[in-house]
Amino acid sequence: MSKDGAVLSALVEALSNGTVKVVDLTETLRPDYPVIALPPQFGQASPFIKEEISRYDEERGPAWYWNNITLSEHTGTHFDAPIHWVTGKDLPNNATDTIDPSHFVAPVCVIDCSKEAAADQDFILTRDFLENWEKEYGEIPAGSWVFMRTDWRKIVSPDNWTNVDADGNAHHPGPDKEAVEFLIERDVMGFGTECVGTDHAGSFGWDVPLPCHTLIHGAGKYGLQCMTNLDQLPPKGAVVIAPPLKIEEGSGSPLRVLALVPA
Ligand code: 23J
Ligand code: MN
Repeated sequence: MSKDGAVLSALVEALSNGTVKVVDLTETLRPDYPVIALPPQFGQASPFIKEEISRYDEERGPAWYWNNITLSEHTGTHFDAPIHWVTGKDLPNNATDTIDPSHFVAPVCVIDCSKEAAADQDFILTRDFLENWEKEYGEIPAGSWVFMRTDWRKIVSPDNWTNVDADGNAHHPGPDKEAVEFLIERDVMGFGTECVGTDHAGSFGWDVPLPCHTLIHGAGKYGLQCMTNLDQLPPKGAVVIAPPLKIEEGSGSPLRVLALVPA
């Protein structure tokens, strides 16, 4: 990195002349936004609730508008920290307030699974699939995010994109255990998805249940879920900016996820 900040000047120039674009990978926080539903015996995440404090009204506040909000750490587009899972509970710097902030800016490899997810809503991302991606684009660099692109909002109804069927079972794609182990071998920053959870909807019943949560967080790595617009990212070459709120001992946090993309 040059001492005169040439890299940053070049970035500012590229942003202003449009050779680097900012793509928003975030969903709008709104009351009807679906949250993950766990089996009914467990505690549940709060949906997003917005209560008006005042809106330019005489009594509550004549010149200002603001809201109180209620939500869980895992509502809307959000970040999972290693402390979220029992396997990551004793790791150093494992919570939203202690993670090294340099991890919040990182390159991303985008694995296009959109055709496969359209053909099979229970598509499983395998090690083989990742190795084929590497044959085309080169090895996944250490420290990169890996995002599973599914174009999920186009595949399922946007009103029911958690995709719960008539029997109450959710369906969405996710990685199997070997795929997650491969990502850890590659020493990725974390795994991100457009679906409601980083893990396959059916993975509660697998040999290692919820392998992405279990293994990724056990390895000190992060998750991102409920993203959108992954179809606007190249397979390689974009940079993700994803800083969670600095919640004390936070297990995760809703956030704005941005990508810097070469035009
Ligand atoms: C708690 C328990 C199980 C799961 C989750 C949360 C999530 O998917 C999440 O948002 O991290 S699977
Ligand atoms: Mn989460």
